[in-house]
Amino acid sequence: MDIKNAKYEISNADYKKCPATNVPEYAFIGRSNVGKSSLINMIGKNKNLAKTSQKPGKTLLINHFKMDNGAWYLVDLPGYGYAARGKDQRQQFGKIIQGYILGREQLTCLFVLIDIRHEPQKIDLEFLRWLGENGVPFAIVFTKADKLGTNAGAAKVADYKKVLLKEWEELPPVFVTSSEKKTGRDELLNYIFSLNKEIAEGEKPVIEEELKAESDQQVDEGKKSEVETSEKGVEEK
Ligand SMILES: Nc1nc2c(ncn2[C@@H]2O[C@H](COP(=O)(O)OP(=O)(O)OP(=O)(O)O)[C@@H](O)[C@H]2O)c(=O)[nH]1
Ligand SMILES: [Mg+2]
Repeated sequence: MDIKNAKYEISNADYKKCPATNVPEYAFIGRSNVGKSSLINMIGKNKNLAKTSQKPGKTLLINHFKMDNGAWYLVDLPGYGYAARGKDQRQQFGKIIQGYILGREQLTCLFVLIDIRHEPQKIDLEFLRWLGENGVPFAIVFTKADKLGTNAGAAKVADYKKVLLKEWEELPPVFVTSSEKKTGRDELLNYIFSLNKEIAEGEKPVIEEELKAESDQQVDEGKKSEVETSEKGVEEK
């Protein structure tokens, strides 16, 4: 199975202004420059779908991409942990990301991207912990696999899993990708299509119901602080 089409729809700074849909949505998050936008382009088979850059800090907003005529959506998010942004800006981006992750009910799975070359980073491990505390369904996607040989890549992934198992009872789904070499696309799409099917058949993934129950309070609190700080939706990619 493959996608039929992919089209950029809109960019927002506030999750409440994102498209009013009732279809599954999959978002990509991770440190700046990890390859989120490139991965969206690989899945969409169009290198101009999402804007990419060699410099970190390219994606600034919540970007929605309409897949298969609106049957599901992909979402490109700003990266986290970009030091050159300064504290105020980092907090502002943190609010955009947090608002979306906790508030967007359509979010079916958050793909957390990790550069396969790096040792486990504190900022990523803390982010995963925060997702766990908030019951957000997620999967891990290792990026830039072409930068390491197959064996070295497999060793890195095995090491990462060991670190995760120190604090997690179970591992989330793990994917290994290269947007450069176009690898890992089928695996990611199969996973997305399997979740789409579950939802279409009315079997809302259990994990999603848990998310709602656990995060209702958090969302309310998040909404309060967002109203105070919310920005206008900016139509820019
Ligand atoms: N070799 C290699 N380079 C990659 C791969 N994926 C992305 N890159 C490069 O990494 C850089 C950053 O890619 P982006 O897709 O813009 O990264 P991003 O995570 O969207 O970054 P921000 O929007 O700034 O947070 C670009 O120069 C890409 O060409 C990959 O699989 N292999
Ligand atoms: Mg980007």
